Amino acid sequence: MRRREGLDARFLTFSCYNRLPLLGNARIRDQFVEAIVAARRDQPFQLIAWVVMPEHVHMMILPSPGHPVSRVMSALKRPFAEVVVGRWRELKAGVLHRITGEGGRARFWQPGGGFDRNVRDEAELFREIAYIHENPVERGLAEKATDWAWSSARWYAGQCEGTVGVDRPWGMTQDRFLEGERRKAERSGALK
Ligand code: NI
Repeated sequence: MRRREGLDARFLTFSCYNRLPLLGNARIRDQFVEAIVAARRDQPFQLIAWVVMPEHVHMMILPSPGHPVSRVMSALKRPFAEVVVGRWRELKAGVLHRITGEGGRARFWQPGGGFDRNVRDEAELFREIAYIHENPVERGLAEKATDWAWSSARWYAGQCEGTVGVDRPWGMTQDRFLEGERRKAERSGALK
């Protein structure tokens, strides 16, 4: 196990209200990607990997000292939810009945912070990045990770155009990541 000085990444998972597939629509996923771009502009944190699934989101981030992850998360989730729910209200969308709980408040996100774990080991970090990218494949939504437009898989594969930029803390390069992936595949006999 290799610990890296200063590596204190956070693996975040958060879900749509009642785990409904509220992100099931490509346009809404695109809109959430715009929210990621805006959060990156306005909030001090580094983005390492992400995937938007129909009913949940995974993100690996490196928080900035003194700036709580909860603030990054509310800056990311709240304005997006307000816009989407506002539009559903205008359209009198049927889904509103399914996301309105007691008290009449419509919610896009499942209340609470979701799942949040520290990642301090480099090997674990690389494993989790691969796990994040493989989510759509595991679910049968894509044949390979880079077929799914709503994750950082394309960026890691060197297809940077039209995708959210990802940070490379600790000098981690795409090449180095891909090299690790290649070696892993060789070990498992997947690459001939
Ligand atoms: Ni998942």
